Amino acid sequence: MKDKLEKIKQEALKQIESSDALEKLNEVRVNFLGKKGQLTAVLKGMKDVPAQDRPKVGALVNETREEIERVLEEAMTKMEKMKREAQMKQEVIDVTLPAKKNSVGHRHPNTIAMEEVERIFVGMGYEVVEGPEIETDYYNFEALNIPADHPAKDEQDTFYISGDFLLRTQTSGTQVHVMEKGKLPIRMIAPGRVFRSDEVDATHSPSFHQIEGLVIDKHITFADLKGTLAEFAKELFGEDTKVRFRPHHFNFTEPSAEMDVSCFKCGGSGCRFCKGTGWIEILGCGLVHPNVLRMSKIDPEKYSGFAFGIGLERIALLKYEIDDMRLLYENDIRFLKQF
Ligand code: 2U9
Repeated sequence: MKDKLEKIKQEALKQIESSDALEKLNEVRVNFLGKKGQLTAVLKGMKDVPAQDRPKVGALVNETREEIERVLEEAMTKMEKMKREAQMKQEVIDVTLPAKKNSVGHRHPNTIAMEEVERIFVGMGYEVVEGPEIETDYYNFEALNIPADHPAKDEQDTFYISGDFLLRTQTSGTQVHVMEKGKLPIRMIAPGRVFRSDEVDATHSPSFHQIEGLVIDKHITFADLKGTLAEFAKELFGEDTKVRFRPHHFNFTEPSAEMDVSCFKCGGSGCRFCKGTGWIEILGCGLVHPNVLRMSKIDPEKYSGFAFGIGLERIALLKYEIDDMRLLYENDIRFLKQF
């Protein structure tokens, strides 16, 4: 029995020695130590060993088993180490190579301008409210004191969907929705996309963006409007910016005006940018028409307000000195990367 065990051991050690892969070592383990392995077979044969010899033979079997396991374990550790080292040699990282550039996207100039305008008004305590791009005739026109025969309602100017529905031509409907809720005072801006049936050219697009503002409270006057918009202009175009108001007409405001800012290129002396006038038109504004307040169940005897409308693309074109609006919609990455 002793010789038999010695032979098994020698055979196992020989096979371990000649194994050149972890899989082979595993085969050796199965062949000798596994359920149907050679050493296990010897253990099973113990019943034929005389009882007085069993403890001795048992100890010998265990010794052999432990020896094979130890050598096998050592060989496996060595083999794993070699495998890891070979792998590491193959995967050498050259830390001196320049890193791969992570290409981060850009905010669109429109978005930058929109966020800047929002930041200024939020800083003055205004709420930013978004409304639906599809409106009914009432919210887009009627509630804003725009009569049924107004030219803006012509199919030449407005995209009608079906029945009473249309694509909003201004964000004013959003303010009407807020007024109808009946919570006063109101200090809000309504940014968003609007639609007009315009031909595309350097200054027109059938879809563009506006930011409209509305303030309604007791004792609001044109002085509040002037102070607020003058402050806005200074924040957007610089501390030295001056403003002037020219009388205008809008159905939803009375009196109405257009506001110009002193040219931020030449400071007002006149240049190519301001076409020699020293002024640049920036927005429309006015005191909310009593009819508009009344239609949304606000008593014009108790409350008054001012409103304004800014064409966002116009601001973006001016701020970044872009001379063609179409560039804003082409999404050419070489253009967008500049902002
Ligand atoms: C309510 C009452 C009044 C919004 C206003 C303007 C003047 C205006 C233009 C700016 C450039 C349109 O995109 S544009 O062509 N808008 O000049 N918008 S006052 O007045 C309102 C709005 C809502 C309830």
